[in-house]
Amino acid sequence: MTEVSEIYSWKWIDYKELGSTNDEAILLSKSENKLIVTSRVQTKGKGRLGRKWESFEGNLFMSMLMSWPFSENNALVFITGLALQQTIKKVLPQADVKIKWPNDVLVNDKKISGILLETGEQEKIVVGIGVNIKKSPKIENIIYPTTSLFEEGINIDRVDFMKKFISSFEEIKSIYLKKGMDKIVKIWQAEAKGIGEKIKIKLLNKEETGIFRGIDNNGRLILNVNGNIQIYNAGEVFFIGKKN
Ligand code: BT5
Repeated sequence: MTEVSEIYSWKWIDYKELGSTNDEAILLSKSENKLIVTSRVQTKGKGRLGRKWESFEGNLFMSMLMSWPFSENNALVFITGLALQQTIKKVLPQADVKIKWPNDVLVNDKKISGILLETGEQEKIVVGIGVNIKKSPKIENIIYPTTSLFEEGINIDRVDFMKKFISSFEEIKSIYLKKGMDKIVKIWQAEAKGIGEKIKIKLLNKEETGIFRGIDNNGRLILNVNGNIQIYNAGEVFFIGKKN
């Protein structure tokens, strides 16, 4: 049965089964605002660029629908990524929990969550979040190893995790509203993997290797290629290792 309730001043609808929580939140964006959509089962989970998000029952699939200035979408991606990383770090204090640019969270170098931002109606934004709580996919076409909280040693319920996440999200969002993107960039960079190290960035028809210098105020990746600074707003990052 679909359950409707309230959580930290958000309206929350928990479905039994949906294709994609993002699609449902987009549909509801005509009439709703400040809404969280979750589903126990997700049959058509979406990643970025038409990729698939493997969705096992027991994992968290949630979409936050909110009013947010379109020009500040990037900030929202980084606020969400940070909030996820901090929540996972809280529940797995012994693990190495890092953000992989732009928005994946890695636990001990394995992907545990992903974020997909989409636009709804009337300038509303949908922030889709997938977290492997109980199980992660082990399939061949995955470009990065994966894990789940359970596989890393913590047995937590998706709703308990979600509550912790929302509280962390509200906290980081208020830092952004008070102090701006400069502050978010600083905190984000301290939690990101590979800064100051050699990385490869792959685009559809190009790849480049250089030293990862951090991100700018639009969240774009700064790469130093033999002394020349290059800026990327998309691409898949691979970590090569230390500078020397
Ligand atoms: C993402 O895309 O990481 C964004 C995922 C967002 C999923 C949430 S679930 C709730 C909401 N409703 C939706 O329909 N979507 C959102 P991307 O960076 O493109 O990564 C996708 C890639 O990650 C895939 O091509 C696989 O390689 C890998 N992958 C797929 N499922 C995974 C999983 N469960 N855990 C870890 N990696 C996965």
